Amino acid sequence: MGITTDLAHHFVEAVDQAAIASAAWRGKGDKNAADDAAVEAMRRTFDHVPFDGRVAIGEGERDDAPMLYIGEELGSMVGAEGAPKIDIAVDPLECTNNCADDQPNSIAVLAAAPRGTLLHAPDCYMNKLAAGPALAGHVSLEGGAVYNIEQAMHVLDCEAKDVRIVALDRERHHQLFKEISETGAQLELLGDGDVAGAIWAAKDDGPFDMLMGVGAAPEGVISATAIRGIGGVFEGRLVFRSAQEEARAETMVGDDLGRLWQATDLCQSEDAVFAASGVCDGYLPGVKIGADHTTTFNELIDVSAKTVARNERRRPA
Ligand code: VTB
Repeated sequence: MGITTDLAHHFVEAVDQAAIASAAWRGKGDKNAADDAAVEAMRRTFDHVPFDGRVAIGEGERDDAPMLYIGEELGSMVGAEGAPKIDIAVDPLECTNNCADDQPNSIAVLAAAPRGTLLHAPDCYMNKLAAGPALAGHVSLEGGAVYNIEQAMHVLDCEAKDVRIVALDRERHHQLFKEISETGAQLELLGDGDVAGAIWAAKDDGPFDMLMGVGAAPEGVISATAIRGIGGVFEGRLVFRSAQEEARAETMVGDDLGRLWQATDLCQSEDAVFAASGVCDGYLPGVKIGADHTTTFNELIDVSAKTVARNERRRPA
């Protein structure tokens, strides 16, 4: 066991608590309240975790985010000698809109790894490619959508119509969608939630073969951690909407801004874990709130052991 995997049950508890808190806001149309509830519950859980933790990816800069801001120290052993020094990338409520509208796939999610081994991804977009282990070494963002679909047909020994692509439903993907549809491949669009989309694409028994398109960069690090554990492909390239975003990114990741990041660049340690808990039914079942019990459904991916464990947990209401 590594210093991160030793603490895995605490990370599962943090995402479970965030899921329970935000589930109270499902379908109420207030995404900020849902997000705040998740953040606060996750933050509270971290107070009792015996580690010297730090937020590597969080809710934003200190001035804008009262909790789980980038650089915030977490845990009950901050500065203590011999304490495990861990970095956390959190998205206490990924797919926030869908929680507010009670639509599928909202999850509370985080990745954890030893200090300094998660990329401090800037708050910009990232062009992403995710796929399962069979396609590793055969697909890449260096090739376009058409190339990657042809590679998948070859490796999976199937026709274009059998290749299943998932992408966020966004205007910016107009050209990408055109290219995909010209190949004849299947295209499924997600309103929100490309963390779930990426992990689904990486799983052999998932509903998609590849995730393509542009989503948020910080969540790319979380997806990459999960996919290191699953053994599939995750690649990302930063995309900027303004010169200001670009300048900010340079201070965080250096001047090679056009670089192609692999999963092992985004999450640089084997001693890493990914934890998620379902808020709304979808990638995971959502929180079930009963008269006597609240039930959560979580997933823990252990990167070093290469295991994916799903668990159901009942607590008194
Ligand atoms: C969302 C969300 C994704 O990135 O698309 C966001 O659905 C990107 O922002 O799951 P836009 O809404 O501006 O497109 C994610 O949060 C993560 O990549």
